[in-house]
Amino acid sequence: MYFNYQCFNIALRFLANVFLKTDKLYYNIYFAKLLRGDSAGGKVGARPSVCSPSVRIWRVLVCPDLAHSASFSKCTSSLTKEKSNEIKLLGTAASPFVNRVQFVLNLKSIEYEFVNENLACKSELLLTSNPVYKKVPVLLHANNPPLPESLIIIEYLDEIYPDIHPILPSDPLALADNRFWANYIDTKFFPMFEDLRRTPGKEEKEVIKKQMIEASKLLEEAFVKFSNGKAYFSGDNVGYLDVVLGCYLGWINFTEKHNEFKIINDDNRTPKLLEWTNRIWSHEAFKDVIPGDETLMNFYKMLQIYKPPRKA
Ligand SMILES: N[C@@H](CCC(=O)N[C@@H](CS)C(=O)NCC(=O)O)C(=O)O
Repeated sequence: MYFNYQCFNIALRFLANVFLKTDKLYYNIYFAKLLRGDSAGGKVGARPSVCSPSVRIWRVLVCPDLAHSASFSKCTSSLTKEKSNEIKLLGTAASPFVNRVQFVLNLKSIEYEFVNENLACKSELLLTSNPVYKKVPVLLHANNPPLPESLIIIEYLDEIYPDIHPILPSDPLALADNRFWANYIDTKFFPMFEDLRRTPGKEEKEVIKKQMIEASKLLEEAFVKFSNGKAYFSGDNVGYLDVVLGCYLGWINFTEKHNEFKIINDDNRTPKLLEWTNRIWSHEAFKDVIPGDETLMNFYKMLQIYKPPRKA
């Protein structure tokens, strides 16, 4: 019995060692390619998996049914008071769209469980919860069908918890105007960040930077109009557009820092937005959610492999 236990122990240590060595080799090749600027699989448009060999072997050996499962981590809002009726948020910390939902859950003091998703190795749960886009965030609310798409989720949360920190205006025209700008921010403003990352040439990048600067002027004007001299887009309290634009602050700072230009943190061009960003950064519901530089850098490296820059 003792002998069997010893053998088992030695075999386990041996396997762990093999796994560690294979992983080390795998990541060395992986990051060497990353530094050379290659896409990991060598094929343009290929979507390489960044799960290490041992993770893959382990998943297949130990629990083949869960070979793509997400790792679950309980992460509840520090402001928790409201009964969640089992709210789970499928996401990843670096995603602005996920952060957007976290802001609203925090604003409304709703308890939730954060289910961490590895986008380079999507879980079965994500694939079945959002079969159309296969993206995070997805909100799982009790036994209801899963809800994808951040804007849809935050509007849903506002409808089911209308009494705690409402974020949408009740006036239909104001609501339409808010939605117009949310649409502009998501479909025009933020896609330029991805465009900047994926565009290879310096000159082409400069063109995109100029477009981003033009967009920032529009956003400054929108802020002045909506806030009407108050602290936030929604007036005295944080509301829909504060959440919609606020979720990008981490990525805006990251992009400014690594591309040496200012987007909305410019005292001359966007003074009101600059003041607003400082308020958002220190707001209780936002400050622990907006991802830091290291989280963003890790995600950025993953993107460079998963969706590499276009060829020059
Ligand atoms: N329009 C979606 C965008 C969500 C989105 O792009 N999520 C990214 C993470 S930031 C994702 O899941 N990407 C995975 C993929 O593209 O395969 C929303 O507002 O929720």
